[in-house]
Amino acid sequence: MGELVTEKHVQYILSVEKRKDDFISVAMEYLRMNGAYWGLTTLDLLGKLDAVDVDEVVSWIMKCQHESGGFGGNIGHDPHILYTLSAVQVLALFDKLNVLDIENVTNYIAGLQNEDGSFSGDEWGEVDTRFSYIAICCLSILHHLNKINVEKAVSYIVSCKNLDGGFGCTPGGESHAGQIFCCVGALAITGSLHHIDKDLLGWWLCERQVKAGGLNGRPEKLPDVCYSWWVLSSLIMIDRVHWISKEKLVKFILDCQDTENGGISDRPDDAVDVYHTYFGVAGLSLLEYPGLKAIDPAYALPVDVINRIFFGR
Ligand code: GRG
Ligand code: ZN
Repeated sequence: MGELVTEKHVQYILSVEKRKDDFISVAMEYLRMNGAYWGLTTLDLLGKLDAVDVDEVVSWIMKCQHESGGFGGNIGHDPHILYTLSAVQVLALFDKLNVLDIENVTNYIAGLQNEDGSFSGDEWGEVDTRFSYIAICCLSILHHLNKINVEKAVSYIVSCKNLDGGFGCTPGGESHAGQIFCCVGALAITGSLHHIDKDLLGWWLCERQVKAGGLNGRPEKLPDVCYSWWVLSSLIMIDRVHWISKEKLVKFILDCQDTENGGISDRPDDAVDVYHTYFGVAGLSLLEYPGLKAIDPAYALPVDVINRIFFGR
């Protein structure tokens, strides 16, 4: 089995960051804020965050903020809760949360909660358990969970639980590993994991491992490196990670590397991208692959960053 080509991945992330004026601005301009979170968190897990110019990143992030307190995916783009979490996460990585007007940001997030406890993603109102997770994660990082009705937020998430033990994006929505991560993560952060039948959900999640070792997101689907995050982090949060083969999953992720030019793809031999590079490295971190920083399965940030936020060390 090959090894993690750490140095190549660092070079790959840095080169994508440098090419932001062509490739990124055309193909993914609207989600540059998410891209920044994926790329920079990967660099941190690989121990190379010091290769980036902190002031440049922080000043760009602050240019993406609106008067409402929410952040856009790039300068001049509309604010959305998705980008607001990424902005807060990146500032947390750099220990720069102090540049934020915390009241402004937390009022924006709290303002997106609906009467039934659910959250909209922005002023246009689409509701999804992804946004419940984001609101809860973000407010927790900023120590302002008291600005929302946590009890109602939790009961809305519980109303999205299915008979198979999983969760969907709205009540009655099909179970999907991405949505399960969001719901389990939100319940973990709010100390509400007792609402989960761990054996039932653990069974559904461990069934996601296919013969090749990779994980899929739903029954009958192809394996994909990003589910090494969505599924694995959920299994860890409910203490059932020993129900899958860690060795086989490590091998699947390593097989998705471009060992020549760096980066990780969704499946072996596909083209690499920053998103799957992040989820591959984060998955290996959850699998305790040597040489990587540990990542927190609920907050999706390095454990040392979480310790700094909650324990001041
Ligand atoms: C901090 C890690 C982190 C996340 C923030 C945005 C978000 C919160 C969570 C997204 C959760 C989610 C719904 C992930 C799923 C993404 C995905 C691969 C969707 C594709 O689903 P399918 O089933 O595709 O259409 P496949 O390829 O599996 O058939
Ligand atoms: Zn994927």
